[in-house]
Amino acid sequence: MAADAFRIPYWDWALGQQGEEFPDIFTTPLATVIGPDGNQQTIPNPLYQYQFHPASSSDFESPWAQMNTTLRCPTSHAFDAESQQQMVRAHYMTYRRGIHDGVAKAFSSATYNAFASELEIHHGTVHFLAGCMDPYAGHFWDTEYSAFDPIFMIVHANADRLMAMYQAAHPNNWVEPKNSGETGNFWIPNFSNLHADLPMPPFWKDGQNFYTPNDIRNVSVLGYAYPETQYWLYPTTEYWRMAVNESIARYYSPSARGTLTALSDMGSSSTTHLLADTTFTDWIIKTKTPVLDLPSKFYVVFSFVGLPSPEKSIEVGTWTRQTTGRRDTQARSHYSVNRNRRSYAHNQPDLENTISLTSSLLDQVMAGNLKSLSAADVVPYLTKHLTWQVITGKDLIQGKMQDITVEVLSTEVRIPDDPTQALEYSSHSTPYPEVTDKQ
Ligand SMILES: [Cu+2]
Repeated sequence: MAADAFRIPYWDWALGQQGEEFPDIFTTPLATVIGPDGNQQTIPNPLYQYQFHPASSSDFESPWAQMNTTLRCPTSHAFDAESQQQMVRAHYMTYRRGIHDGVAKAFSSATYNAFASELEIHHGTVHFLAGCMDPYAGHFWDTEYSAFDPIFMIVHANADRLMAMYQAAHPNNWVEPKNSGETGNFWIPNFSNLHADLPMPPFWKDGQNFYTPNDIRNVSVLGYAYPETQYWLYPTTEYWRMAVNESIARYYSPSARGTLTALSDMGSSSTTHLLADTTFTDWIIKTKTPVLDLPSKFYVVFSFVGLPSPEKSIEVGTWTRQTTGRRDTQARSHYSVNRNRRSYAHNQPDLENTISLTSSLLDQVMAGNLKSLSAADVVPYLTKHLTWQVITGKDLIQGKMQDITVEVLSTEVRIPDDPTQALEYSSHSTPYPEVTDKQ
């Protein structure tokens, strides 16, 4: 049966420098395929853009109503706007290491919810890099329109795969109850209680009920598997779990691991000091912001500035947030919603995110601008060169972004000899408030 051989491809955007560039199959206007008559033919590439029939001015908001195809990083929002695929490709090369290191960090999460929220952030960067933001926002950036871009399924199939791999590695971790806050959507109002038995419209389980997270805890219930989730290929569940953990260590270890291992294998005397007894100092930025009244879409870009050429400044990481952010002002004035907001604001910890700095610091070591990864060298370096900027786009509320706090922390990390074993993080982190105090 054809259905037995049906595949939905995924694109692993989290491979970082081990992977390919932004795939050509998304950016070339024409595709050559074998037609129904068995002959090769050239057709408009269905992964390049989607053609509306035409865009509906009654259903679509401005500016999307006037554009008749999906666009990536368009030249404008006029009817004759064009995609800038070269900008998407360049964007991916800029951000892929940060996405990879973010996903690597997510895989070390102690809870399912922590993994899910970190994965959400880094998949948001893919929306950002393929969509771009105002004034050049394309369909993929705008949550309400992103599913029209044909890369939507291929990008999200990989998010689904990464979640399935985390679940396989951590079978006891699962959805813990939490409040949706202001991230509600068409079906789930803001400030709803989210939990593993919550029906998830519009996904029907049968004619009467919607699937709940518990119904689909294992993706095989839905009749599919990823290369890494074919548990039936292993004699026991334990063997399968070991294999998944090996894949996670191979594909999603922080990029600094590969760099440091290669440098130490080369034994170059100028860089061997970076790994003392197979241990190095890992550096991250932690951001915190109050959860309420955030712009629904924004990114914060972190840079090293004032560098001694050739580039004076380089981006070292982003924090992207992209939610539907329906702001229902009528519902907001309602008593119970206001009460929910108050109790939510009272009970929720700040929204947190981490960005890895270690590979960007290693770049500076190799460029001769920084001596080592030790605090004695890194703290003065970051105090001098690290800055950040919040970008919300033209029609987004600045909201509470002024209250963002940024902190730099270090942790000692050991690299095991066996590349299929995960990095070992010390349980203790050291904060350096002096690095970010001035901003
Ligand atoms: Cu998405």
